[in-house]
Amino acid sequence: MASESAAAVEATTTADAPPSAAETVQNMPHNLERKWSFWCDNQSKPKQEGAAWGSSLRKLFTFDTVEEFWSLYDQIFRPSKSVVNADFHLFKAGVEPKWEDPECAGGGKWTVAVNQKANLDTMWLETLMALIGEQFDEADEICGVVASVRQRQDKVSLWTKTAPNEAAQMSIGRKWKEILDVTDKIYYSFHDDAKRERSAKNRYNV
Ligand code: MGP
Repeated sequence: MASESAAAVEATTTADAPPSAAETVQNMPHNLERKWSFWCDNQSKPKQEGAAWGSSLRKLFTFDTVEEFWSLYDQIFRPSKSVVNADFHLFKAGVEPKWEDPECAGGGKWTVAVNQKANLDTMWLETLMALIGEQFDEADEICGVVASVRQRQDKVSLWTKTAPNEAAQMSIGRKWKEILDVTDKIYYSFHDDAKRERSAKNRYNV
């Protein structure tokens, strides 16, 4: 009986012992440099007649720790598991993934065509990690990334802020290719052009 009590006390003491400084640090969430939001636009569902572009675009979660990121990514954000005609977005919190957003309005996007379905998740994840890990020198120029699931060909686009700043865009494009391990040329288009014509001309390539 006595030994049972001793064991119980020992167990209680161990359970109640304050965590060491190292344990405390280890268990603390790892903060990101900034807040990010995941968005989704499922355009596979039939739209109501006359519905404007963006009517199915939804902001889903905003987060600012590594732990939240992995939990969200593991649960939902796998484009390859998604239906055709869906877009997945990770944008800086406060920036909407639309040409109309003030941060995006004067910007454009680099686009990588994904040749094999299997590569979509890898490219998406590599880009997400590079963004939340602040791997781009011109991090202020970046608005976010979009993964587009399409019947014909999937694609990933990196949206940036100041399209006419060619030097910044070229640096971002080069870095992104390196991150994705892409050797084919990639192309940059201006949102302003896309507003005017369905297939916007490519302004830069790298
Ligand atoms: P898209 O989705 O960028 O091209 O734009 P995609 O993915 O090549 O085309 P899809 O047919 O495979 O989806 C397609 C069209 O959506 C554009 O021509 C616009 O009419 C509309 N659109 C796209 N975006 C990103 C915007 C936007 O930000 N604002 C508005 N108003 N319309 C947009």
